[in-house]
Amino acid sequence: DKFGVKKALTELGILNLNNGASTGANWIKTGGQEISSYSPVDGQLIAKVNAATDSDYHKIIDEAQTAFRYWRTVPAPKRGEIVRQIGDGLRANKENLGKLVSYEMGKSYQEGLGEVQEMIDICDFAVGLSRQLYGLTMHSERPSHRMYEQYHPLGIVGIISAFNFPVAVWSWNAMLAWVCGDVCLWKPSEKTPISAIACQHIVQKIFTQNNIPEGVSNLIIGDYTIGELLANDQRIPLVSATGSTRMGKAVGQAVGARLGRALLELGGNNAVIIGQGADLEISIRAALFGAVGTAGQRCTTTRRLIIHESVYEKVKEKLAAAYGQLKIGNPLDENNHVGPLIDTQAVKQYLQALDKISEEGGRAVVAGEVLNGPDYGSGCYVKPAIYEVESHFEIVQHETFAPILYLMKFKDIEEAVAIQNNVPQGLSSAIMTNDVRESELFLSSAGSDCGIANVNIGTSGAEIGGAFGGEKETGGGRESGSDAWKAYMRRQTNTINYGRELPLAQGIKFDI
Ligand code: UN1
Repeated sequence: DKFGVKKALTELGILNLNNGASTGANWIKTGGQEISSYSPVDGQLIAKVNAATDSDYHKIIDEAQTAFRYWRTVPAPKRGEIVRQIGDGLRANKENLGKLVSYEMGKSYQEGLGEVQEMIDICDFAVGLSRQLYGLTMHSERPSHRMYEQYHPLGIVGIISAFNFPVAVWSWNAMLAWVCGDVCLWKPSEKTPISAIACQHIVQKIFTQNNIPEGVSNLIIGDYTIGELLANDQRIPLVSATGSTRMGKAVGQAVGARLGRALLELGGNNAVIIGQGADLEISIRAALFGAVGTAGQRCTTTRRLIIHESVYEKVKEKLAAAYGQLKIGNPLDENNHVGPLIDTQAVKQYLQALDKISEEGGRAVVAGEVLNGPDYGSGCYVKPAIYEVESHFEIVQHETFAPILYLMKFKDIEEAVAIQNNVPQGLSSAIMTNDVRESELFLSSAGSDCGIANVNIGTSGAEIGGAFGGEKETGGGRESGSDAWKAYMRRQTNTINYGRELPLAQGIKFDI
């Protein structure tokens, strides 16, 4: 147990699992198909769980509905106090949970810790928010009338999360939803179920200690069929889904057909524009972390570099040199920069993309390949690659969830912005420049069409304080900071007449 994984699993209490669903502390003996979680780090089995069945699902929804009737009556700051304790629970388990995330997902231990830190941060944010769920007060046009708006809890929030941030993205949703008075039903990726079970253990302990009834935090392990149940279920007013555009379209359509709310955070195809006078030192560092961090498996990963022709060759050279220094291997070993892809299916997709690039005429700056050898036994390790392409290539329009970086040239800034915007996705974007005309154009209404637009920092690694999400095929949803909480509540406009007359609005007369 060189990297302490066994110890972490033991301390998190998740060895010998066989239950794939829980309503709070109440683990249900699920009878669905067996899901085995293998680590992409070394190919070893971490644990097996049985997926939930239809009837397990309905049992959980019943519990959740009952719990909601209680939870919505708890004052919001008191709900915040529970979330504060959850933050402390996460602090106490940070190293173990970070290690498990790293081992089950394959991101570096540093990034695993960073992911748990994001969870702690969103807890703190939500605690403050629990005293700030503000509505406006409006002046009525009628005498002796008062108007205001208030926000009420919605009910059950369904959370569908992806393998690449197996725990943080759930927490962005769950912590806000809980202070808002909602109860949560979480369907994690079936590629990372164990990290989700570990979170449920941490959280349910705190709910139990505070005598909160079961069913405020619900977990359900299963494949897309569970996602379909959630999406079609009238009893779930909000479904928040993070993942591929294909999944998001299916969820969005099903939720839309019943006029429920969908909060979608889907694929990105994020670009960094490197201007003529950019600081190349920070440009290269930003591009490098953005492109190869998490082995290219963030929705905010830098996939395209749009480089001014005057600095193009220099950037290409420096990047190739930096890629030459990258250490690829076990992500729990802090000497390595890049870990594995999530599974061999992802490796297949990486290889298909490489084929497509050469078919369309792309030229390798750093050629991609699958790595073999004793350190790469899981078959999930690939070499981060750089290709020179034309922006109109079909493959460049797609998000390939792997470390493949595309280089393109531009002459003037308007052209760069057009290239940046000319993809179906609209999540994150960045410009590296010291020219105020370039940066202001990029941030203007005629500039980047993305939900996130940065100057002199890369496309990934957003802070939790801002609203996170994007436009177009990214789905339009906003999670995490700013006023993203409003998606988790229903707004009610209230008009109160404290006079003895009944004046109608718009001055309408209706006397008998
Ligand atoms: C994701 O990849 O789904 O901006 C989320 C970032 C992270 C979140 C990524 N804070 O890279």
